[in-house]
Amino acid sequence: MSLNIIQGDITKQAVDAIVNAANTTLLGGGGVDGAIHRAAGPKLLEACRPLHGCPTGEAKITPGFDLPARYVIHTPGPVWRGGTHQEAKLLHNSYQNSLSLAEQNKCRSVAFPSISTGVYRFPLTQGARIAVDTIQTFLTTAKFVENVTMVCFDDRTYHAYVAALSNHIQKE
Ligand code: AR6
Repeated sequence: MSLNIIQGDITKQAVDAIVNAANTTLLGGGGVDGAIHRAAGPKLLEACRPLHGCPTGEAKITPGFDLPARYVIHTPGPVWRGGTHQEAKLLHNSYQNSLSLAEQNKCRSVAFPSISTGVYRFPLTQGARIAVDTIQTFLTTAKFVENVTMVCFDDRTYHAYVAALSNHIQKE
């Protein structure tokens, strides 16, 4: 069981499930959400419509359509509002609920983008720490999920996750 950090494009990952940093409408947007919808094709939006959105921190699943991934797990992370609106807890919930849904669907490999640290402005160092801690804890009890990859789009995000993983390992 392992967590890997790579720099790359999540739409290219041939894994059982990729996670989408969505918004609560689940009807698409910019950033990684836009990239995933473009690469999956228009059927993804048609599959999202009947889901009637998703509350912040929760997760819903669809097929991956034209993506190399079998499923897309959609989770709206929190918008950063200074840190006093349960943002840390809600970000933890996004990772945790996405992994639970992957587990329920017998996924062995899952890829995440850095949820909420783009347009939603969650501070990167803290966001990376929450992601790494939640994933590592989950992997200790998972039955199906055995490989989790954090797919970082840019250099700064990649380095933040590498640092968060090495801090996590030192604490163990
Ligand atoms: N692969 C991996 N990571 C990517 C990709 C990609 N192809 N493209 C961008 N990123 P963001 P959020 C990175 O803003 O902060 C949308 O409009 C990006 O560099 O996509 O959770 C939704 O509809 C950053 O590190 O997501 C919501 O309205 C990370 O993905 C809102 O944005 C997350 O950035 C969600 O905001």
